[in-house]
Amino acid sequence: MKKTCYITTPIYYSSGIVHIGNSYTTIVCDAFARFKRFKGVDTFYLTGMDEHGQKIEEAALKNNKSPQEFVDGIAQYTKELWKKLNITNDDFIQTSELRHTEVVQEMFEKLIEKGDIYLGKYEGDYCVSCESFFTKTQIVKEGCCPDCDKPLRKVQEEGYFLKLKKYEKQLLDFIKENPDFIQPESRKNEVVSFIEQGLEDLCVSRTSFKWGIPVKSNPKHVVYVWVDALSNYITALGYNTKNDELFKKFWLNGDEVYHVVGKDILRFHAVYWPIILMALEIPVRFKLLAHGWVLMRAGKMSKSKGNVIYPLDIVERYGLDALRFFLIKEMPLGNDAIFSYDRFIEVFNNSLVNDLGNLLSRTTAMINKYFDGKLTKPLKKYFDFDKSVEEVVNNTIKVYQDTFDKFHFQAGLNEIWAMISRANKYIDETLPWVLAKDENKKQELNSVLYTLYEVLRLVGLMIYPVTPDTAIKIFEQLNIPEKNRVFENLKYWISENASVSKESLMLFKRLDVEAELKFQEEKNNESLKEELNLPEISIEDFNKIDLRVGKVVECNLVKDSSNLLLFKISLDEKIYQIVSGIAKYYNPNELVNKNIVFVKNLKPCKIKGILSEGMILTATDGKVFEILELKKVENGKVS
Ligand code: ME8
Repeated sequence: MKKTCYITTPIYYSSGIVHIGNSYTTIVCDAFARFKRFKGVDTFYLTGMDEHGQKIEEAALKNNKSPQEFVDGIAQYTKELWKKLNITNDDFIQTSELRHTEVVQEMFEKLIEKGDIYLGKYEGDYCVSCESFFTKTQIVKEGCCPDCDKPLRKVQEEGYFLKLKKYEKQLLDFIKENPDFIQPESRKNEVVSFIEQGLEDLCVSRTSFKWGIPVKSNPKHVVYVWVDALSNYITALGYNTKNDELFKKFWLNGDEVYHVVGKDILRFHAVYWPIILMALEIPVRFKLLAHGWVLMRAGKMSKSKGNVIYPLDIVERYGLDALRFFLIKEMPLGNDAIFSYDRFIEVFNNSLVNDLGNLLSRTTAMINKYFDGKLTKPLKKYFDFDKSVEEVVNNTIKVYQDTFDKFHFQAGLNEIWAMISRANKYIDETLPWVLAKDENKKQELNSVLYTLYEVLRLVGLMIYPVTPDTAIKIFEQLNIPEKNRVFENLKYWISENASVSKESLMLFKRLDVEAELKFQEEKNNESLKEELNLPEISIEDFNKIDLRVGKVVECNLVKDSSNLLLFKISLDEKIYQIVSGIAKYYNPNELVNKNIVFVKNLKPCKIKGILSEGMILTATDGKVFEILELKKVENGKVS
C-alpha cells in the first residue's frame, strides 16, 4: 500500500485578493505536494477560502454586493490565480459551501450535547479585522488591537463557550509526547508557554453579525469564524458524511498530515484546533509547520506604503519559475525574509542565468558540436575530477531527499546549486574544447559530456517540485521521455541514451540590473500615487454623480443586523430607501429629521434582501466618523 500525505495551507480571508505573502504559503505547499507525489506518496493537497465573518460582510457591503456574491467572486479569482501559479491542489474549499457549513453545524451541536460547548455571557474588546477578542492583559495600547493596531470595539453578547481549560493538560501532554508536533522548535516553546499561563474558555459564537454559520439549535448565533475556518481541514475530506473515504484514508488511517501556517496564526492551530479535535474525539493527526513572513524593507506590506506585491506582476515580467524559485530559496522555514527587487534580480541573474542556464547551454552546445547531439554510455570515468563530482552528486541526492522531505527546501536547493557550481567548475578543469582537438581523446570527451548530461538530468528531476516548467524544459533539451522522469531515476550515471535536442533553448534571459531597478522604482511610485490619489477625472465625470440633499423621515436598524440602518429619505416629494452600514456609529433615532447628502443615481442593489436605492455620504479621519449633514438646505442638489 502506498503511503499517504495530506497537506493544507491556511484558508485565506476573502476580504481581499491574495498577495505575495499568501502566495508564498501556497507555493511552498505545492512544492511539498509535488515532491511527495514524485516520491510515490499518495498525496492530497488542500487550499481554499475563509469566507465568513464581519470583516467580509463589511467588505461586501462596501462593494455593493451580497456577501455570497462577493466571496464567490474572490474565490473564482483565487482559483484562477493558483492555476496560473501552477499550483496542484486537489481540492479548493470555500467555507460558505454546504458541504462545509452542514458539517460544522453538526460538530457544534455535538459539542453542545457533550457539554464541551456551553452558553454564557461575553463582554470584551473585539477586533473586527483580526476577528479576535482580547483580554485586558493582552491590550498594550488602550483601545487598539495588539496585533494590527486598529480600533477595538466593545462587544457584549450572549455567547457559546468552548471548554479550553478542560483540555489544557491533555494538550500539554500531547505536545510533550509528540516533540515534532510544532516546528520549528522555537515556535513550539512559544505555544507551550502560552498554554502554561492558563487557558480561558473561548467564546465560539457571535450574535453581532449574520454572515456566518448559524448555530443549528439557536440560530441567532453564528459560529465563531476560527472554529468555522479550522474545521475546513476535515470537512473538505468528508468528515461526518456518507462520503468520508478521504477522511478515513488521509486523516484517520493516513501516514502524514501537515498544516502549514504563518507564524501569525500558530496559536489558533496549535491550541484551539487540537482541542476542538480532542473534544470531538477525533485523533490529532497533524503536524504544524509555522513559517515566517515575507517582509518588505519598510516592514510589513501595506497598501498605504504602496509596497504590496502581487504575484502576477512578477510572473508577467520575470516568469513563474523565477517567482517560485525565489520564494522557496529565500525563505527558510520559520524565519522572516525580506523581499526586495535588488535581491530578486541578483538571485535571478546568478542562480538561474549564470549557474543553471549556462550549464545547460554549454553542455548541450558541446554535445551537439562534438557528437552531433548523441553520446554513448562511457565504459569508465577518465579523470581525477570525476571522483569529486561523483561524491558531490551522490551527496546532493541524499541531502535533497532528506531536506525536501522535511520542508527544508532552502538547504536542499543550496545543495543542488553547489552541485551545479561543481559541474561548471568541472568544465573548466577538463577543458572539453581542448580534448576535442585530439582525435585520441574522443572517449574522454564523451565521458566528460556524459557526466555533465547526468548532472543536468538529476538537476531536472530534483528541481521539478519547485520549478516544474524549467524542469520540463531541461528534460526536453536532454530528450528524457516522461517515463524516465521518475524518482527511481535519481541515480547517477544510469542513462542509456544520452542525447540532446538540436535546438538550444535559453532557460532564463539575463536581466539588466539598473534598468530593472529603475522600472520597479517607477512602478512603485506610480502605485503609491494611485493608492493615495485617485486618478484625475473631468468635470463631466463628476457631473455624472447625482448628489442630493434629502430629509431623513425614518431610520431603523435592519432586522437581524448589528450594523445596517434602513433610511427613508424624502426628496422632491418622493421617498428613497437606502441601506447603509453605519449602525455602530449612530442611534437611528438621532438621524431622523436630519438633512443628509446622498448619491441618488447609484445603481439600485439588494443588501440582505432589502432594496437600496442610493448611497449615504459620510466622512472619517480614522478616528471620528460623521454623516454629511446640512443645516439649512432640506431638499437640494449638491454641486
Ligand atoms: O489568517 N508572508 O487568513 P489570511 C508570509 N483566514 N505569509 C503570509 C503573509 C506574509 N507577508 N501574509 C499572509 C487567515 N501570509 C485565516 C486563516 S486557517 C484555518 C484560517 C500567509 O488571509 C500566512 O500563511 O490572513 C498566513 O498565516 C496566511 O497567509 C493568512 O492569510
